Amino acid sequence: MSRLVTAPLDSLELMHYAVAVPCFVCNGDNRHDSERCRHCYAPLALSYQVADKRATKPEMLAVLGPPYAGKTSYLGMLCDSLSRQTGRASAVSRGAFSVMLQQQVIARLASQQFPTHTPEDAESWHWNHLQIAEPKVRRVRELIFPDMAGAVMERELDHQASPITRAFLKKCSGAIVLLDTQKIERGDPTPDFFAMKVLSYLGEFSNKRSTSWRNRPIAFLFTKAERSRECFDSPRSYAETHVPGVFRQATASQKRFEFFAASVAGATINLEVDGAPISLPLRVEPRGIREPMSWMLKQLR
Ligand SMILES: Nc1nc2c(ncn2[C@@H]2O[C@H](COP(=O)(O)OP(=O)(O)OP(=O)(O)O)[C@@H](O)[C@H]2O)c(=O)[nH]1
Ligand SMILES: [Mg+2]
Repeated sequence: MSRLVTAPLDSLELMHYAVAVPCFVCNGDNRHDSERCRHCYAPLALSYQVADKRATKPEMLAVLGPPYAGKTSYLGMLCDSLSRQTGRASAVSRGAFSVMLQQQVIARLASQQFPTHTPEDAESWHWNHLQIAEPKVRRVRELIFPDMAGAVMERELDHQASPITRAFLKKCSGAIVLLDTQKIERGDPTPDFFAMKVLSYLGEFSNKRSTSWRNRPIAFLFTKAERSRECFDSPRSYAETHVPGVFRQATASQKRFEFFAASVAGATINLEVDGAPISLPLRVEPRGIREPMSWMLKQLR
């Protein structure tokens, strides 16, 4: 009987490790078998999806707001709304990871709960990659936007410490900045201050005409606006009256900006569970969800 055995030579597999995969977001090098970038935690699937040189170049959008501003609720509803739309702009999610946010937000709202707070570690953020077809102008666009945690952006505005956040924002083609209408209605000035800080922060990136944020479109979105008719009727004049700081700053520094109002819930109930206040959506009644994105798409043309 022979004592010889056949052992497959796996050393060829090591060759793959010699070629680094650059992250689409931060350009950091990664191993070919990593799921997420080891620097910024963006899914590496994005790099493979955009590798096709003949495909449309994807554009990144920043969706910025403080914690509790309504980013996750809005983005989940936006993806759902775009994916159901036919005729005008309709969207298809690219990659299974892209459907996760929509699925989770819709499931939570269907069980009469709002989505959970986004964790601060970027590893658990959802990244959306949508292919948006606009048959009217015979165009297909690729848009990428992460659902960031508000606390991370808030910290970044105060300390400007994260090279990854800066790299991401440098690459973005535009931004949607969220302002919490419920806070504004209570006379709380923090949404105004947050948006002013965002404008100052973005304004410091570059003075060059081609790369300055001055020339990139910014949509200001009043979230949770279901109870404010004034806000829905004329978001711009609502902004002039209720968030005068950011209104003046945007008028002075930005070439392209607009104000919008949206709400995900038609009515909510506020309860206290174990001493902690919680809000539950009584009716899911999305309003004003697509408008900021339609405006943004026109600006990005
Ligand atoms: N009334 C009302 N409340 C809303 C609406 N959307 C969100 N909320 C409330 O706002 C809370 C925060 O919403 P999120 O979407 O989780 O906010 P976020 O900006 O993602 O917060 P972080 O993940 O902490 O950054 C929810 O738990 C709801 O209580 C809305 O359309 N109407
Ligand atoms: Mg969130």
